[in-house]
Amino acid sequence: MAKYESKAIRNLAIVGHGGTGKTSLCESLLFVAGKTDRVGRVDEGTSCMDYEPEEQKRHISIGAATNFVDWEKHRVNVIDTPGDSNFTFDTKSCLRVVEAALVLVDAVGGVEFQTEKVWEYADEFKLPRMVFISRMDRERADFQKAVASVKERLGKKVTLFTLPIGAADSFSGVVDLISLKAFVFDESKRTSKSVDIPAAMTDQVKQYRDILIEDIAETDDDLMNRYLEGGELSPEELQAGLRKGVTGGSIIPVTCGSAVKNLGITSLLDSVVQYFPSPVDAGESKGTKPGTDEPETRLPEESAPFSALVFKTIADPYSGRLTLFRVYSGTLTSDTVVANPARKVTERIGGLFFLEGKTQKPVEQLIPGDIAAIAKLKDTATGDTLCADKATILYPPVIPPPPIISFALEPKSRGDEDKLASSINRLTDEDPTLKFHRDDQTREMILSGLGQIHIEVTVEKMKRKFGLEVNLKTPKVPYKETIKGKTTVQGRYKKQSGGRGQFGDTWLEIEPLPRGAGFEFVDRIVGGVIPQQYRPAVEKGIVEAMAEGVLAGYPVVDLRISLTDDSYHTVDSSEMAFKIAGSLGFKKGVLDCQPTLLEPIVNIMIEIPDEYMGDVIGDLNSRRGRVQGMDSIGHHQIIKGQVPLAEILKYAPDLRSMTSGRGTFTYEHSHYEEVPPFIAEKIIAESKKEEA
Ligand SMILES: Nc1nc2c(ncn2[C@@H]2O[C@H](COP(=O)(O)OP(=O)(O)OP(=O)(O)O)[C@@H](O)[C@H]2O)c(=O)[nH]1
Ligand SMILES: [Mg+2]
Repeated sequence: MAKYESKAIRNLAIVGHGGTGKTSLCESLLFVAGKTDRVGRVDEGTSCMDYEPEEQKRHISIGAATNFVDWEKHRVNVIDTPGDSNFTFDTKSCLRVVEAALVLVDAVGGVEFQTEKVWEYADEFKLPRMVFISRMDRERADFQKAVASVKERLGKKVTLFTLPIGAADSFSGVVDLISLKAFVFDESKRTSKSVDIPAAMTDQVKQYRDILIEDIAETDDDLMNRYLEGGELSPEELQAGLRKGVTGGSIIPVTCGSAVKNLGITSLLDSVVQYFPSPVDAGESKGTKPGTDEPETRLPEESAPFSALVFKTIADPYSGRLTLFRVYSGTLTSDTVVANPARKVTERIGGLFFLEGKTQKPVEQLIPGDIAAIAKLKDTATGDTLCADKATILYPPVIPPPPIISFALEPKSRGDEDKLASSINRLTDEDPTLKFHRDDQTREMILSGLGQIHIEVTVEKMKRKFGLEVNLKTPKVPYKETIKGKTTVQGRYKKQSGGRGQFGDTWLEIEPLPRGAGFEFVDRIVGGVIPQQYRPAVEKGIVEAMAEGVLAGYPVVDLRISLTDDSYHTVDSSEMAFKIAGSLGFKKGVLDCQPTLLEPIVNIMIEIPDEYMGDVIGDLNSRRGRVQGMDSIGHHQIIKGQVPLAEILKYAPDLRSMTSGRGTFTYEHSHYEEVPPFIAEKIIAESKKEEA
């Protein structure tokens, strides 16, 4: 039996812009709650939450990590999420499975673009949240300015729960506006101790305490009436009002502190257990009956059928897969079988674990609200629902965003191609935002993802986990060739060198077809001079020659070739001879048909804050892009248009730097178009050079 009940669980995702101190805050929580003996440091590579070597090398979080602390008879599960936009799918997947978000805003930088993104995700999941103004001890830390940026950029009313005592060098603790006590941290006893509120802060404390009480009163008509009539609200009423307001989302508390100084952490933990909802408060979980659109729900009760949602998968070279999930209903014990309705399979549950960073702590039984891990599931992936075999349900998963940048992978040692595919498959398994395929035309192995760091990290993991080293190259653009004119041409192959000769003779009519039509071969011979069996050979010869192109080695498309006449020789003709004749005729004829290059054009959708509009459109024009429409949502613009693929191979880092990271985009293949002559010349010259 678990030592706590579902109503004593708090699930918290720590989110925010990159580098705002999320991981450090987790380390501080673990220390203050007495779980660790020393505070892990991101910069020294001693953080238990940033445990992957790729994180330690860069001093940033790349994947989410989970841990838990016990605080005031509550189990607080904390998920540390990455702030970098390359890894937001992980962040969003974590927000999907918690009851509350702790949003970090840096005391110096205020709200940044990634803060806005995670805020939107929290809105999407209707999550209660708390803002923590972090790194208050840093030079130029300014609590009020940071709070002002929250009000301005996140457009929400927020309520201060604590006030900082001092700032930067002089930051020494917080005043809790609810209990009206000041707290400083006593490093030696590892407890925060209550001290007198500094006299200089009396007026300020009163002012913000009044605002707090007014915000609480607004949560309840009864309280409001009493408050307006000048009555005092009891501490219990305030508590109850706060809980209602925070849980319902009408009150967004703001606290502050410093992770490296362990300041403001106890107030934070207190607020989390007192005001954030438990899995029981969150009520029923909504899903559908597998295979239908019919709603299906589960109550967060131990007696309900088991259900859980997988929010992360970690590939391990030795122990296989580690699957992280959150239980919504029922109980789960090891050595049972559960269903995975999305994959139409059942999975055997071996050992169950709680994770403390990378450390696995075995657990016997899980209850609603628990966040845990299972090793070695066979078919289960991120986003899947696991549930009781006899009572299935599907929870809506977070859909991975489409990739926006691609690289060609080239193994450093020859012969590693097969190993490459299998290792990559293990990594795409762990990360659904990675896509891998072999391009039929260019024969390159293409890895696509959400940004340059994303791909680089993947390549590093491949080396570390599977011992495979690859070079990254910009992928080739899959150009094609076509014709604009028509002609009639003779394709003739004759070889007489003693013995049996070779003879094939054809007349071909070559003409262009509309874009996207592909290739048509028409047999227009009437009467039939030559045996039927040779005609497919002509087509085969043409198709093979088409694949190799005539201008720059790209496949020729959108044309019709009609076989109009031919002659043959009873002895010397063969399928081979007609194949060669067809190929020769094609190569000769196409050159008379104004051959030209085609390039892939993509539909692109770019979302940017208003102020970057001019720059982004100017840049898009310089990439030969065409703007087709614009929409504005709030302070954001959505630009829709078309642009050649060749011009956006590096768009992800370019847009990032153009918009200070605030712009995002997606694209998809649309169609092929003729390459402008001056660019075609360059591509043809390039290909000739390569061939030489
Ligand atoms: N002065 C000061 N520095 C801090 C504090 N918290 C974190 N830092 C520093 O800020 C930097 C970033 O801290 P992290 O904890 O890695 O930030 P993060 O939000 O987890 O970053 P990502 O995971 O990359 O998004 C590190 O150099 C930390 O040492 C703090 O309270 N005070
Ligand atoms: Mg981090």
